[in-house]
Amino acid sequence: MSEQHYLIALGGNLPSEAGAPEATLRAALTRFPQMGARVLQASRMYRTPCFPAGAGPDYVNAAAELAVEANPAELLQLLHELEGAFGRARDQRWGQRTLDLDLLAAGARVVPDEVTYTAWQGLPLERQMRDAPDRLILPHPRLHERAFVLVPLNDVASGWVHPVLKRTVAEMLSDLPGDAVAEVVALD
Ligand code: PH2
Ligand code: MG
Ligand code: MG
Repeated sequence: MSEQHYLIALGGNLPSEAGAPEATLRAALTRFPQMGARVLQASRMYRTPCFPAGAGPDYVNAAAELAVEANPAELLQLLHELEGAFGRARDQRWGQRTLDLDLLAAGARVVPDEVTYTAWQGLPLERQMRDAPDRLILPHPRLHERAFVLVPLNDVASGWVHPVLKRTVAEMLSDLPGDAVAEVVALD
């Protein structure tokens, strides 16, 4: 397989063996080359309020662009292995975590297809809380809604065009309420 480019999100709101969330995220980024993935770009680190509000301590969030000879399912497996290496127990959905690595996008690909993507993207919040997709959906169906994803992503891929919404990261970011964006604060 040829090298594929991916966008990922990093997050954490509990300390790991590597230290506080910021140290965990930085340590995770250093592990990609050992796993055969090149980090083409990494964003700054941001402090972000926990979503849903009040569900736990603030997060540190970041984003990166990777190049790796792996299909989306293989990369997801790799991300889960790395989460495990930093003490992530895959338990409660939207719970607190030491390291969360989310696959956001695989270039212009829509996985598994646009109909499935659109069904999950349009889910009302109440259904989002109850139902989780049992398969990988790309782009990540919530990517365009979340300041904690788009602000870091804008550092590394402001011009990436969402293959379904046909908007760049910079445009999707400018669509978010200003107060949500202002809550995402760069740490460095
Ligand atoms: N991730 C979650 C749930 N809530 N909140 C923030 N601020 N950042 C996250 O990365 C995050 C979250 C589930 O993965
Ligand atoms: Mg995750
Ligand atoms: Mg997540």
